[in-house]
Amino acid sequence: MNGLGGVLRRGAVFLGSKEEYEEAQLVILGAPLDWTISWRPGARLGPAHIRASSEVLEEYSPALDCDLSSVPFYDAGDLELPFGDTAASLALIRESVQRIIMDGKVPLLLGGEHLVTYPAVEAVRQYHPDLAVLHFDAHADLRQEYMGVTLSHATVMRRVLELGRLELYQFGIRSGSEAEFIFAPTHTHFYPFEFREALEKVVPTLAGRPVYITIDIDVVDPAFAPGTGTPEPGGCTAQEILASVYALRDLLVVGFDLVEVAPLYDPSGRTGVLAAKIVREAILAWGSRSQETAEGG
Ligand SMILES: [Mn+2]
Repeated sequence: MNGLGGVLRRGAVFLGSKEEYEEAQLVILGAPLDWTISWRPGARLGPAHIRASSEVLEEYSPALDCDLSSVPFYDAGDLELPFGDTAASLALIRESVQRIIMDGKVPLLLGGEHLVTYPAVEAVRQYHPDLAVLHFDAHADLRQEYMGVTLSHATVMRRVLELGRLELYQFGIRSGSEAEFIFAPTHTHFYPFEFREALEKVVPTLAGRPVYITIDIDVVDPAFAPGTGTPEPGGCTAQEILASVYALRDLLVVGFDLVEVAPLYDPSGRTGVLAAKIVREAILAWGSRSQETAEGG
């Protein structure tokens, strides 16, 4: 049994996961929620797909010159969420992320739909009130409500903003309502359509500040990542999203999630492998850094 409490299913684990929760500095947690998906459901199967896809990868990353064997991380498996009960599911995710943080570890969530970011940020923000949230997505997710529902994957960043105090940075956005595109520039650090140049400007301003990073796989063009519920043509390449992770390497990342991978629409498996590679690079980028910090006192 791991130290997380709650009900977890732990089958196949992510490539290179250590055996013990206690020794980990970074914890992978599957949050297989997809109750509020607006078009094609199936993101609840995302965590298992990402884990299975990780098997094709090497543990060594040439780009980061680092190996998973040198980073103590633990894949805790998937939370058992009460199907259809959004409020109870979000509470379970929030409590589990809280527990990971209280144990001095960095949470790394696998979605699930994007709504899982809300309870995760809620938990992280309690410990890091000056948090900056970096959001990579095709969609702004800033609606006040979607079809009368306020807790939805289409409203999640609006709910995150309402938590207060934190600053939200949005990259790669290329879809939303006119109201969202009017709201965004005055309420978020809004960088639609691109992020390479934006990151060059933003990253230096975030040095030393706690950062939560959320990546919706649909920020990547459907040509590279078709396996998602609401694909949006015109996104970045696989190489560009990986380059973004590398650009964020030196930041103080206190939480991370990768969401909206839906394997039913991924017959070639390329979305799963890209997602697994993003996760591997995230583990190496921030796991090895937290190790340096710990060793450096
Ligand atoms: Mn999206």
